[in-house]
Amino acid sequence: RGAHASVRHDSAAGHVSGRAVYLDDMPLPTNALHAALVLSPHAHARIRAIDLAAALEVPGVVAAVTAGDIPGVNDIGPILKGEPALAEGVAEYAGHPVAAIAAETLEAAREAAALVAVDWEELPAVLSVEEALAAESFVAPPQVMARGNPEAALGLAPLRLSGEVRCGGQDHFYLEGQIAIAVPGEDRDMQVYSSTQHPTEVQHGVAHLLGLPFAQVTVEVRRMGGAFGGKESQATIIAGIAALLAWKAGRPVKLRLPRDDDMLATGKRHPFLIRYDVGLDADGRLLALDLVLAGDAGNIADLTPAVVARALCHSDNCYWIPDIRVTGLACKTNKVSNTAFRGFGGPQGMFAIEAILDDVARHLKLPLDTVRARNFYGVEANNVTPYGMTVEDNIIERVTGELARSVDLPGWRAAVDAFNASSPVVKKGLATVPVKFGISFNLPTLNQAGALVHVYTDGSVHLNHGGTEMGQGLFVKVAQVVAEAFKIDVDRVRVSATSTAKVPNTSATAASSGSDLNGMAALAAAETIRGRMVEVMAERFGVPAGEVTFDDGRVFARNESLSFGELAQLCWSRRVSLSSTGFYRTPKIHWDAATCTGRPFFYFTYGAAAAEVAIDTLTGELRVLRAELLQDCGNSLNPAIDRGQIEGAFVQGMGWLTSEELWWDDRGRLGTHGPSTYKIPGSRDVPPVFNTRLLADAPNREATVMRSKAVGEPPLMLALSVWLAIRDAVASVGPPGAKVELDAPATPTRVLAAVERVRGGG
Ligand code: MTE
Ligand code: LUZ
Ligand code: MOS
Repeated sequence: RGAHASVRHDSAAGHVSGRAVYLDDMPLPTNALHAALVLSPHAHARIRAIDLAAALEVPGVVAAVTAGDIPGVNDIGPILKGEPALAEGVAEYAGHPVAAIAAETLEAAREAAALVAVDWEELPAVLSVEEALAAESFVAPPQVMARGNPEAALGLAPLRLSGEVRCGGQDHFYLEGQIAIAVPGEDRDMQVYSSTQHPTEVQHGVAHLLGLPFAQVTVEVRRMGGAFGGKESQATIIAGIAALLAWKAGRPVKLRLPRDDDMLATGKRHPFLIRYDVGLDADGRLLALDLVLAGDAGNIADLTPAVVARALCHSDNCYWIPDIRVTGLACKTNKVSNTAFRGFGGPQGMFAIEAILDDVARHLKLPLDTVRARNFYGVEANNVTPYGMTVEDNIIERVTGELARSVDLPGWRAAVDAFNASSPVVKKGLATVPVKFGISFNLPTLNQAGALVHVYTDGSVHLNHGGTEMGQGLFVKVAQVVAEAFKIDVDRVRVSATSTAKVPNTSATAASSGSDLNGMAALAAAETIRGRMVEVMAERFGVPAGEVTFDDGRVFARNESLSFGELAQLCWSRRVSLSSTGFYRTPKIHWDAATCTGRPFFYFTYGAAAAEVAIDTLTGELRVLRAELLQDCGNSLNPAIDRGQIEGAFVQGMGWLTSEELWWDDRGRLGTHGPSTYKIPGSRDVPPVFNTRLLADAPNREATVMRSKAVGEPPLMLALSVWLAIRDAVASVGPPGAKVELDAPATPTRVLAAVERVRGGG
């Protein structure tokens, strides 16, 4: 039961029985305090003064902090510096933390937080991407990815279309909200338990705020109750404020945000405004594209420049576009700073090109799949992306072909058309989508990982690596890799909590690369130890090292054998180290941010989906009736875990594109800050017919860990099939060729309006 087996998640029993320990379950030291945040009610306002007197009088209140209390630097910026943990001088969005309280009880902390009196001077606020564009208000310079001469090619193209479309943001809605516990130690040391994807960044953030060397801050995380990108950079703010209060009070502090505060104070997926001008021939071949992707960054940069870069690098999806310019804009608004979310800009970039192709196909009265096939990247020619990377592992036609055959796409289409011919009110729609997703952090430096492996003298193995567990099954996958290296059962491998004290200088567990990076680092560590064990075995039985083999928990040397544990014991008695670190850096990748060119990705993953929906043309309500997914996982490390990732990502993508609507009032205050108004998909939204398959016999052609491929984010984009199927259903009420105008999320309101526009003649 090593690599490639469907081993169950190491915490499966703990998850379902409630015994898996999350931060909020941890017993606290008896002197621990509870914390609450004070949030700005204004989208943009100067802080004239903060009066803490009333708050400090609440019985049980021990400490209060504002930006002025910070002993170090008020900065947790992950990419660009100068990003405060607590608003300083000015609050830049409704929900911006301006102060925090620690008290003996949570009730006292929250009561006191409500009594903090801030003297505000309201300032004009930028509340939309359009306003930001008009004001040229950006958090980072524009990024331009270009090839050829798009102007000239557009001018020469036989046909030209232009348009505008939008996709919305998305709250992460992890079940476990943001939380941290900070425990002060000797000599100003600080131990932090944080629900974070990025322990090293929390370590740095806390050290900056407290003015400490990194070595005095230790960050630990055993697991998160979901993260989805929302705890990549923004967990640092929560942990930083907890540490600040702990430092000020000299006592342990737990800061757990209530759901409403979590949704108000922390960032989401970036909404995008998309404008395009496309040139084509009469067969629907793309000749030229001028595309603008304007993302709503919110008040600070956070990860936005990297998100926009990934949007650019996925605006081609699977298609060859000879002359192209894509301009990525990071609009600064007085909204909460948006951040990583599963796909990291990729979904928005692909949304743009799929919307364009759908418009093209309708305009030409051609099936969308026909138009796509005419534009797919080639294998010998037409195989270079606009950022200059050759698509070497192209299996687009294999994946789309296998899906189409396995679901009898023509028969399915005929059934949908027949249904629509006899159903005047409820209309069905059917659409597919191909997905190509680049694997590696698009900042090459981040593609590194470390691990630490100990073999004990009973043959049990202690594994630690820089990756974090958020439910995605990283720990069991890496344990499988180590078990495979030693040819022992995975139950012999114990994975311990991620800690900056065990593996230093790590990257976030993100970009779907957790198992690629940490799996390789752990493998390197295990191989080092195995090499030493081989030598001891060879010497003990007088055989050449090449004749020592590991299998099924035993080690063999010609006719002799020892159990793995007996050999470990022998190594110890001969004073041979049974502990090693391991390190990995992804080869081949490079990126020039100034020109948006390079090979940012080690490889691509591919997938395809088909979805059928039904809409009620009188109300706009919709159901997803059937979804068929095919995903490339290379030689999957764990097919059961991967299947869960694919299904979960698809349903999360459905939520983004259909029901999850973020709504702000005209003063920039978020109205949808709880589950009663913000609708994530529920169990009844899962398609009643829902089939997921992993592409068979598809080892990664690059030398990844056991030839597997990353899986965490790519299948989210398969949900674009649902959005396109809704557009297909809407189109069925209008004349052929009518334009469908439908933004995302395709809520009933938007679907109904789209139906009425199409009925009115497009
Ligand atoms: N799966 C679960 N259950 N919970 C999560 O928070 N995050 C997703 C994905 N799958 C997530 C998840 C995101 S955004 C990423 S980048 C990857 O997991 C990160 O883990 P990996 O690199 O180990 O795949
Ligand atoms: N790039 C990327 C990043 O592709 N994915 C990420 O999650 C990320 N995070 C930080 C910086 N770059
Ligand atoms: Mo995932 S958005 O890269 O954390």
